[in-house]
Amino acid sequence: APAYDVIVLGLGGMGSAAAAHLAARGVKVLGLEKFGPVHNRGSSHGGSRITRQSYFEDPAYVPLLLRAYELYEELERETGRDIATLCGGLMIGRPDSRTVAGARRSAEQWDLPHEMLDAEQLRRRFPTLTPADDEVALYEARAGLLRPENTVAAHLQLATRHGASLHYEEPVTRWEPYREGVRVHTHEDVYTASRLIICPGAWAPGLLADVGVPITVERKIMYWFQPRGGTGPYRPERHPVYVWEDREGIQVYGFPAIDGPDRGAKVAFFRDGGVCTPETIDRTVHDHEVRAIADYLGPRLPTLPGTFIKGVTCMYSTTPDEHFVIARHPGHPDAVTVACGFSGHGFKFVPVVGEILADLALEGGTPHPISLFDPARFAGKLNGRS
Ligand code: PYC
Repeated sequence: APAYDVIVLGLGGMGSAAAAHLAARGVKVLGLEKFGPVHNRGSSHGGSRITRQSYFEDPAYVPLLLRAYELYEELERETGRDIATLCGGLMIGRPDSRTVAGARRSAEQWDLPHEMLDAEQLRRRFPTLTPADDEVALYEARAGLLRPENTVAAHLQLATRHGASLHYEEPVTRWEPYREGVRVHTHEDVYTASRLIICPGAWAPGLLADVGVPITVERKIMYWFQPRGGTGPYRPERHPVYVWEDREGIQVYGFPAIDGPDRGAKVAFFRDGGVCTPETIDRTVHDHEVRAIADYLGPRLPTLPGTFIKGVTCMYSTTPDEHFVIARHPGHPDAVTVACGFSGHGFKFVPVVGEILADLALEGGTPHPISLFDPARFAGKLNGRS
């Protein structure tokens, strides 16, 4: 018999959640991670991620978000870790922008509590923001931020508590079908399991070349600025998270100052990444990049770009339609499940993706609605974004 019921390849956001959910169901789990626990080489670091329910990307994500909120609460309860701060969130732009109109569509379709604010109301209620007269916002009190490192640590903790074996600094070199399951090779050993779950993050293009998912890995920069006049108005008791779309469709997003009075507030562009690979990404943040975002913020959040504190790079793994890939492996549907292409908006789904992956690996299906994430949608479109 295989030594393990399930091997999870990759213990970042998604893989650590899968390992925790599987182990909690009583199966024998091996997790294999290329780096250490809770590392900063992939896409699950940087101190904060946005969470929100009035989802401008597509209303089909809303039921998954409702479940993710429940699971995040459970995760905090079970581990005692500080993960979610629901400080409220604003989707800002012109009324017909994707950010505002899309968020409103999801809110209305799913009857989610929200408020629409015009520019004047926005300025009065959130004085750090100076929107143009034709901009509006959808405010959602249940939006906020998640701490990604604490999330990964919590899932690793639960996986271990339920008996999973987690091996760090042990990259997988290859895997192959073996009898009814799989055989997985590392430099240390060869392991067998009935099922394999692959959560490769930015390593998807190499590890999942045979799945037919055209993923572009992008270099992203997260910036921290100490606001002029201090972080007082940016404290999470007063300041929401935000995604702000301009008339060209460029989105900037940001957070309250969650790290204390002199560690600044984080802000970034949502989708301006240059193409990279995890091996060759330039992790230096350059002066011209800092100047560009500071100049962009000037008219919108005039006090935010006071003093630059630090810039940190991260990666997106983006699919052509920016929807995820979560499915049984097309070539090995009984033994292998894959989760990749989270396209810069996946972290808020981490625990529900863990639950879905456990369902797919153990039951062969899931009650969650995941048809949007079927890789068959890319059939015949392997050459990228067109
Ligand atoms: O998913 O809310 C989000 C987000 C904002 C910026 C990047 N992702």
